[in-house]
Amino acid sequence: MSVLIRGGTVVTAETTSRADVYCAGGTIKAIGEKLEAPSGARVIDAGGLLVMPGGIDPHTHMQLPFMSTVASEDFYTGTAAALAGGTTMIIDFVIPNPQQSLLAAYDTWRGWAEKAAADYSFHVAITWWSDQVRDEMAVLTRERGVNSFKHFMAYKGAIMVSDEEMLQSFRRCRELGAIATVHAENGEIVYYLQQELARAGIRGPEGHPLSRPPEVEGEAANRVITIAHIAGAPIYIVHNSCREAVEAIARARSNGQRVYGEVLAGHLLVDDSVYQHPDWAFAAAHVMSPPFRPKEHQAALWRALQAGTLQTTATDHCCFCAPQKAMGKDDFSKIPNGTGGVEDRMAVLWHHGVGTGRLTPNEFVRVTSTAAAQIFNLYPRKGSVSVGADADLVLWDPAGTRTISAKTHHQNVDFNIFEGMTVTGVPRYTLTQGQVAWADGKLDAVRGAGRYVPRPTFPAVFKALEMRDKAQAIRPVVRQVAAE
Ligand code: URQ
Ligand code: ZN
Ligand code: ZN
Repeated sequence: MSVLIRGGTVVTAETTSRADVYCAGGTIKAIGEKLEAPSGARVIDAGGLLVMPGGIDPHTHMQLPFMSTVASEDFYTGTAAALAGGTTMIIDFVIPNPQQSLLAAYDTWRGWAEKAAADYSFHVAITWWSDQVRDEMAVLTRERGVNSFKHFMAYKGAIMVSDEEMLQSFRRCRELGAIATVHAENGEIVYYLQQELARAGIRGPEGHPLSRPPEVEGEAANRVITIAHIAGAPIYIVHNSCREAVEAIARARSNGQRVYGEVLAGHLLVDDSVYQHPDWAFAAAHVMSPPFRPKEHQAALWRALQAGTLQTTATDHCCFCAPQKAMGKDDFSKIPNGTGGVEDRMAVLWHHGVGTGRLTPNEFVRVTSTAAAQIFNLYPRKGSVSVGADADLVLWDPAGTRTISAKTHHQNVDFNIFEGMTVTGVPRYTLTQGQVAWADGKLDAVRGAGRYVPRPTFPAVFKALEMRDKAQAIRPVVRQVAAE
């Protein structure tokens, strides 16, 4: 089936222009003024709508086995909800148990994701280190389309890795042309504070943020930036939640180090007052890591996004319903960590970003789609409106409104961290591979229609690193010769 999107305004990360867009066979075939509709084509009147690349959420955890339970959102319901919100691709995580084969875990997650309704890809977590891990990383990059490896500096006793293991892995990423991504919190301090708070009798969700204050994230961000510098490897720090982490990234980037940063829609808009709520379940529903922070950190995150210190937005969509959260009824450290948002990210960022003048529509496209596509080497197949790109598009109604609620959202979770928020700016249509999956409030997501999207390694980035290292190696010699 082919579709002619007529009369819209095409908004990319770079330009805004009036143009029709014709899609057929799952890709964009033509972009231009007054295109003719081939016979049989569906014509969508996009008058007054913005035609943008579908959102890419580079950080989700569908049906993640975690903290003795499994996230309630699966790959079908999660990608269907994403499509309802204008997001057309997710990058999820394969998280092997320590000592488990990365390839075996990869195969398990691939099996789970076959039911996805939209395209997906995977970061693979390094949760232990050995020659086997080193070797399997090569197979994953060369034969499975993986170009990013995740490292958790938190979750001691579970999936946390040491500095030494990160050095080994970052070096390996460098050799393979893959990017290392990192959850930056000092897991040792978190564990120590959790024990101390428990001894002091603080066992409710109000203890969660007390066990992982911003300094704990800032320290880890600075440390992992140094480790990446020593390893000579680029890194991508996920879910930066506080000023301290942003300052670490800004310092590194001003020194010419290749450090990328992500921010969650939740951390931009929700503050730590949620943990003081008298209703245990409400406070526990907000337990995620890093935790929601005092308001002043949100201003720092918005400034960093505007300044380009942070490049991407995500959700870390990792849902647990009330009975699951209640597993931590007597001990906050047992509350499964995670919150949702994959359906709401685009609208809340449009409302609070573009609607307030913080972001232009072009910058909105960059931080919700194009930057993630470029950093994870999916561009221009994804994250662009260009001939030959996948026909993953969102037709955005800048005047439309919606009040967000768990009662009406499509996410498979009984809570919404944006509950009651009325937003202006909503997706009118979402197309995945040129098929209309969301139209005027009606969801028509097809189970299993999503594809695994392999991501090649980054020759250009690593070539530049080599040139820089050579230049740096030469510099002392040049100085010495000049001095003689
Ligand atoms: O840490 C993560 O990113 C996963 C385990 C989701 N949970 C969370 O609290 N962020
Ligand atoms: Zn994390
Ligand atoms: Zn995560």
